[in-house]
Amino acid sequence: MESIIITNNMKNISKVLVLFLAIIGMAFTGNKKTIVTFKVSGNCDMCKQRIEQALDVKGVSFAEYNLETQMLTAHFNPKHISVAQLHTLVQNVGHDTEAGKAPDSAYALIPGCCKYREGKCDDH
Ligand SMILES: [Cu+2]
Repeated sequence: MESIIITNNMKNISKVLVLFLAIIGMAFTGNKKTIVTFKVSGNCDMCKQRIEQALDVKGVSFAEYNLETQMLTAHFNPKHISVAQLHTLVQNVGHDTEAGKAPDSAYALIPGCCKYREGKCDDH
């Protein structure tokens, strides 16, 4: 009799444990980083630095801009930040993205050599 009770308790405990692990699993999945890649216009290493720094915000764990391919890759947590916000952050430091142009006021602030709309710079 007693052993049956113990067995039932064990079953209940394992049920609770499975449920608990499932919940933890879901929590981890919810926090899982999302990777996005999109086109950003830039000219030089200063641009690269500016673009990557713009994404040094909460919710972004990694940002790398590839000058040659003009592609930006970011790892982010969709709970904290959206892809649209990533585009806006980059545009607000003066760089056009595939989602839209940088505000003229922001573009005006970047150094002459970085002015990608006027062409490539050759002097560095
Ligand atoms: Cu530049």
